[in-house]
Amino acid sequence: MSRLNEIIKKKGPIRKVGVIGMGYVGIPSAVLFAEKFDFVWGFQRASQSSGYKIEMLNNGISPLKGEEPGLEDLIKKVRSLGKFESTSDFSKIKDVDAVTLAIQTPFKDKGELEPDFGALEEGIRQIGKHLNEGVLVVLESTITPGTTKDFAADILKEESGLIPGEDFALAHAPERVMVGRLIQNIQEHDRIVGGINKESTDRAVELYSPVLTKGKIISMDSTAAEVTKTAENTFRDLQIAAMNELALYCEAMRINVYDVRTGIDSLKGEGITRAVLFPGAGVGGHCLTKDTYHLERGVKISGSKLDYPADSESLYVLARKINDFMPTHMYNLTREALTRAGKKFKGSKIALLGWAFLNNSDDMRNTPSQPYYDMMTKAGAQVCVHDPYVYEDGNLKISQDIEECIKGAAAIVIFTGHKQYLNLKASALKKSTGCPHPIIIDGRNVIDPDAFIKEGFIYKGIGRGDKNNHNIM
Ligand code: SAJ
Repeated sequence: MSRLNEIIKKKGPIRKVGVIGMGYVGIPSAVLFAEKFDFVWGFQRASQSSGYKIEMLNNGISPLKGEEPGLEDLIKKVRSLGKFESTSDFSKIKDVDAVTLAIQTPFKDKGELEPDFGALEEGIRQIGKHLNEGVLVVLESTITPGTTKDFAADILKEESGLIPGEDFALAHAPERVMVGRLIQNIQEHDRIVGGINKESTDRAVELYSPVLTKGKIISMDSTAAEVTKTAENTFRDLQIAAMNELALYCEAMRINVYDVRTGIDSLKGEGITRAVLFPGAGVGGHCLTKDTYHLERGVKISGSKLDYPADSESLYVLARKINDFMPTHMYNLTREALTRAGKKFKGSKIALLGWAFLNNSDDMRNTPSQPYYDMMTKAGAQVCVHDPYVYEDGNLKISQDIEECIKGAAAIVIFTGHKQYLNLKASALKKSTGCPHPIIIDGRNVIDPDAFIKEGFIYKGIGRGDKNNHNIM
């Protein structure tokens, strides 16, 4: 029996758990562990921006925005049972049998593939400072492949003097939660669990199995787990890019990309799959915009030579470039339409509908509306931003009064598929603009082109090569 197995056998089953990072991953994780194990410490830095969460959690209140079914009840339940407590005292880590870490890993500079691991490193150091023999350490953040077995293992060894995989267990179990269904996702999604060695994987399986309801454990090594997480988002980004490229082709060939999409999607049957997603005004969020670069960096720092077509860039990075081009395409469509209307950017008011990156949400991280806004204002246009869910972004004022935004607008540009934009009425909008031939640019396929063309609009839509050069009525 290995040294680690002997230590773990002597320690017995996992009873006390620590979760570092009381965010939208850590909080549901901690309270679900608290339901199944004896006690959970929820660690949170007493920082200016997030320290307030400690008191809220200990008062049984969720500090997360938006609806999270079941979460607050569960916080109250485990608090009343004395099975959960949030603290900024990281020395309590010495009391636990397992500790997980869910801290954001943004990129400083995507161009240089340079992630900002500052907060993550601080969390890992805190664990190392208070790490005992036989403890299981699990990283849940989305990280560059190789981080667990190298970066994290080195820091933990440096801080604790203990040997990863021999004196303590170390694994990666990537989070797959989506806002609005955090508890359900943790319980029902299959859980990827990857240890730096078999003993570590086995101990991590013991930690995660009890919180799964429908979900199954899928175990592998830690680097495979890191690649799984980054690749599952890279593949989604790639599928979106495939549709965005097809939309651009259809515009050039003057056909309707949605006819083609329906056609492709009709091919079904045994073993036949076509993941046809949707073209659009761009890809935002904090998952798809960065995970490709984590994957790329992983293979870059892996140390082994990659066999790949000479002078060819990564398909995945090209997909990112295509998706990041879409706001520029929206700018080009706007310019074409303004020219047809005999107008220039300078002196034109543009109503930009949708600032959130996701339909019917207030999440605006990496929104594609931002680069479009920057290009338009730089070209001299006056842009009024409307969003029913977002009230401000830094010093950018965002209107909730669509009338006010559309009043006197030369162009109405739809960036987000919010439900409020699904039944815009052509006649009412035209009246509000006061223009004989107002422009409408549909970035999310939410309006009927013919209804607007009939009213005298100049219409442009992503992928609508069949309509984009229509006669002006
Ligand atoms: N988008 C398109 N076309 C599509 C789908 C999305 O242009 O067909 C755009 C959206 O407008 C948005 C961006 O892509 O700007 C991202 O949309 P998303 O639906 O992927 O939402 P995210 O960024 O919240 O992705 C999360 C991810 N979940 C986790 O990381 C745990 C992703 O893996 C999920 O697939 C996705 O949610 C989901 O399916 O809801």
